[in-house]
Amino acid sequence: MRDNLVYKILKNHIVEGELKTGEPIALKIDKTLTQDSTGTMAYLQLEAMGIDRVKTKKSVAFIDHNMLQQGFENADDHKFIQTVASKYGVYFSKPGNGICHQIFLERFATPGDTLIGSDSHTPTAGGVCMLAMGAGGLDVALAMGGGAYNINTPKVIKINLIGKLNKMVSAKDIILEVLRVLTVKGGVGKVFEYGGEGVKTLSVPERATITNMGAELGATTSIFPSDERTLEFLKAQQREEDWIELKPDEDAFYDEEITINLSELTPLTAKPHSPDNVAKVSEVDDIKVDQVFIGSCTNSSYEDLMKVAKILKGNKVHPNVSLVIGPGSRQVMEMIARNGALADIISSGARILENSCGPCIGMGQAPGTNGISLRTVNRNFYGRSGTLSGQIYIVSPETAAVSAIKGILSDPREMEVDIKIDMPDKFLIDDSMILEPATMNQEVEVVRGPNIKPFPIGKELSNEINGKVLIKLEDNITTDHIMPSNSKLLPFRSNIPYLSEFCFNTVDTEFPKRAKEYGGGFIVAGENYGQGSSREHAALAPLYLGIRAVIAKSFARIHKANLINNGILPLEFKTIEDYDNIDLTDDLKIENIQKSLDEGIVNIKNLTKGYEFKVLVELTKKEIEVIKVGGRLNYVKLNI
Ligand code: MIC
Ligand code: SF4
Repeated sequence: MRDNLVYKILKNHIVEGELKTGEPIALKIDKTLTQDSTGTMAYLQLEAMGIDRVKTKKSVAFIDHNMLQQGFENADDHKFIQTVASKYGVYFSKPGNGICHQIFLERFATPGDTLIGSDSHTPTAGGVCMLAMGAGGLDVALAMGGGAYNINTPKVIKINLIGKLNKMVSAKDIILEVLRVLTVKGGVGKVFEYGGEGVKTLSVPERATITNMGAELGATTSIFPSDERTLEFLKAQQREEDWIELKPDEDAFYDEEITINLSELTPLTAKPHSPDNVAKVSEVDDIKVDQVFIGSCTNSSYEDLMKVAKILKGNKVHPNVSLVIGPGSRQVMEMIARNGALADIISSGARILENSCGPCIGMGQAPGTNGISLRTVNRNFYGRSGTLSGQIYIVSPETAAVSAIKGILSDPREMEVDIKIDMPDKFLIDDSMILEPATMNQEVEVVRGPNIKPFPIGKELSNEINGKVLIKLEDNITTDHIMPSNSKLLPFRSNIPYLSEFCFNTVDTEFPKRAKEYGGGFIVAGENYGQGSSREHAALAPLYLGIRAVIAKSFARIHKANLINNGILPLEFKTIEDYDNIDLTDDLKIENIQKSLDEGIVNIKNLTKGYEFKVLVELTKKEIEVIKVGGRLNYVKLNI
């Protein structure tokens, strides 16, 4: 069988297992990235592993999420990451240098290599043909230590692009179309490989917008071939030597193929509160807009902001709109400052933010009560903006800029302006905000502020679990529901006891109290439980509150791995009736767990209602071992 692009990279990196759809494999990881909000935990875990120095080709620590510094916590965490990174051989991108995925694409991404990052949008680097996956902090720490990364062999889906985008239609509209067709759970267990004639019409930053938001499909990752457009980008980043040509064999095998005709696409939007709630902008009623945010790792490249500047030039932001713009990196910011585009943006009345995640993760710019906010971000989950009644619409930079001028959600094709941007021959290169780590035998003192608290470690699995159902949830619960993030909570990412007080806060403020009162218990959920972020905190906070098992209709990939890594049992309902029959505070009992796990099926007694039901154990042998010893850290220690 002829190889697709994904299999070519997998074959070069597989160290354990067999490439057969669904079968577990372990991959050698070439590079890693962390960001600050998951990074503190990842480096605490790296320290706990007791290695001297990272063993990857390159590992980079970024500071981009938690930038407000309302108190000492952020600044302390930054110092911790800077010093611990230096000590262990990790490059450090200083706060202000930009968003991890944008900088990684610009300065570090290399075709054909593997990357894992403690952030779900790590697949952005698939835009230059890396096999790049989001992972929990512990998996990233293990990869830094030279360990392999475990996934199930994915199905490979070809997205065949034909035609060419029309004026004012954007890469964002392509991925929104994919989300419309496949939904937020349509990518679980799959890698999306883009191919076809339309690929060469897309630049690397456009490709990166698409692979970035492939995370919203629940996919393992997304990837583009490495071709002359990749070379053009790497050359302009003065990294020509990193280029290799990489494409699928002719007549390569794919599990499925989906064709998208770029010429037929029109501007799209994802309406509140899900990235797959997609509609044509032209078919949505005229909605009055309160706020527009252009930025985030999805749409903050030089190309994106140049297009926005061309639209804004000579225009003013509508009196009722607050337009905020956050460039993706210092490279982008400095280039638009030097060529005058920033002046056009400022002159329109836009507010300029620093190069960071900002409003995307609720770090400021929360909309007002019932506020309508158009954003170029990738996620519009309920409550994520920081305002529960906020209505977030995901749009392209073109739609965002035109709507900011008009004051209503507008189809950008209504505006006559030439926004064609050529890729610069040379980007502005200045890596002075990327600090090299200390040399091998240099002494580095790791600085640890008082906000850094020890993290909970799972305990050996007992043979019987008793407990109450502490919460019953619907389908598509996100990690933003489980462990919300906003400007008040992000500073406490290294303080699980504090964070756990806010576990499930957006859906049920009583959950932490109930969990404590009953001494822990079970979470019951619907399909795709834990979609979204890679934050391990969505497993650690429940672990701290005594959760022993989550019973769901199905799980999102990264969150399931995080539960396993922390010793929480993920169990899957066999029938919808079994889910329907359970109620909040029902008493459940599982006996003989050790044996049942090996057999792949677990019997649960509902003591309150007096019946029994069976749930599935969709775990590999190794994952069962990990759970039995109370999580991966224990497993690694026992197996060294
Ligand atoms: C996100 O976009 O949800 C985040 C914030 O970047 C997360 C990481 C985190 O929760 O810290 C992610 O995507 O993994
Ligand atoms: Fe940052 Fe938002 Fe991207 Fe997450 S999705 S990395 S919060 S910009």
